[in-house]
Amino acid sequence: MKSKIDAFMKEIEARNGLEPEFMQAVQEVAETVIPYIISQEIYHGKNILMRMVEPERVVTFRVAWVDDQGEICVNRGYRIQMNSAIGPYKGGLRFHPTVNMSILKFLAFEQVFKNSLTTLPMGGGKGGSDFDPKGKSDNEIMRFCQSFMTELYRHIGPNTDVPAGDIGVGGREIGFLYGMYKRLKNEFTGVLTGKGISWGGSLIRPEATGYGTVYFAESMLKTKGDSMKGKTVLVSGSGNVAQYATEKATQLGAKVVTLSDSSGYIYDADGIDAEKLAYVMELKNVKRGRISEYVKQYPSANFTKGKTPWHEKCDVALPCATQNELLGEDAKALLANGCFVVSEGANMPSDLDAVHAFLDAKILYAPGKASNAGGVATSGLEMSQNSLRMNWTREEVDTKLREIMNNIHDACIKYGQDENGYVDYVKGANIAGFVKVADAMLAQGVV
Ligand code: NDP
Ligand code: 2IT
Repeated sequence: MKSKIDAFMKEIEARNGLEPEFMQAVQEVAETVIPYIISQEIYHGKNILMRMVEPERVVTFRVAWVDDQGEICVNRGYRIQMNSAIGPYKGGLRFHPTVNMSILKFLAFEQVFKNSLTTLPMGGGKGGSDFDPKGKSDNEIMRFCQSFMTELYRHIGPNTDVPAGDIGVGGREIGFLYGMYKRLKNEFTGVLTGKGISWGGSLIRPEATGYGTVYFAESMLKTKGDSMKGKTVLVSGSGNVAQYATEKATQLGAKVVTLSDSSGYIYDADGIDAEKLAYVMELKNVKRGRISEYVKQYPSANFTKGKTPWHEKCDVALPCATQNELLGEDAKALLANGCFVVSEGANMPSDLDAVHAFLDAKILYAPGKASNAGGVATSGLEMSQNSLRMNWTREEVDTKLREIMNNIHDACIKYGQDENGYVDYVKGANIAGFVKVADAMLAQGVV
């Protein structure tokens, strides 16, 4: 089996060159999906996984814009349209200086499986730019978004490709992008998700990824007759996903003791309660400050520069910052300190060594494509509301979100549970995500 997986990976490497993040995401899927394909005759001779790792379309484009000093700046824009077998391309836009083809292809590939798991009719895509929003004025952000959309608009549409937010793209950016799309197309339509409530957005969309990650942790704990109540939780990141994961974990009776950003992490032994979280939200979302400022406001907490939170003691870890933020050695430290639940809010936050350490230890470990799917699922619910020209209440959307997260958990059990009752959520998520897309591709012929 290993030789079959290695041969497949060699071919991917030969075709794609140096794309380490993309290779990593494909490897993680190949390890469980290739054995499954071999066990299922209907997929034989169809070259189906090779077709799934090749994007249907990749667009890159120049984004020129003028900064507040009058200087002309140039960035690169991207949209990867990975797979449309089960619905229009769907997935976020990331604005971060590290954005490149490898990162966006890994994210687009993950998105295909994730969107399939949501049970909603959405294909997979991802896009963004190497633009760095840090330190930019609102006007600079607006001019960049407008320039970005003057090219992107011709590749997207409510039934073609529906982008949303990701790192560096939140409500403010979606607003500027939407305004320009509407001006160019003269259409008020659900072409982006994560919109403001007064112009087509859905309640709970901002909360959905973080909430869903905690709902998924709660579902995993329930299989052991346990719950989030009383648990000590490490959260990384301090952006959209981290904030709402912290809120939901706290609401369910857990104590969140860390948050982080790319400069380091804060540790608050008393827990980051609702009042402290409100301070963090104001700090990060309005003042656009750094997490280190938390310790000025709450001096009993401390800030550790240049480190991630994973060496602190906890029951539950929720990585909610970025890819490869939790390495093999971090996984070992978490396990040694008694951590027994990991629910990923970020995409591919654990490197392959960390994934294997969690699987070997047989803890409750959920890969992002399962546990962070609540965000895109609620984007799917926003698309439905736009099509219906209706708005559902908070309770209606939250109920649907919980149902979807439960369904994803059930799908992971269906394909990931072994004869001793242990659930390999990586295997479960990969195979469940694969089956729906692969079957649709087979039905639609060689296209
Ligand atoms: P935000 O931009 O709101 O926040 C990102 C957070 O991660 C910030 O705290 C940021 O710190 C930190 N971070 C980003 N890059 C790095 C890095 N290279 N090293 C260390 N820390 C970093 O993004 P989101 O909260 O929306 O996204 C977080 C993760 O969740 C991403 O992996 C994203 O793909 C994933 N995700 C997001 C969804 C959504 O709906 N938004 C849905 C599903 C997954 P700093 O300010 O220092 O950069
Ligand atoms: O990684 C993700 O699932 C997202 N950034 C959200 C995508 C979306 O279309 O809502």
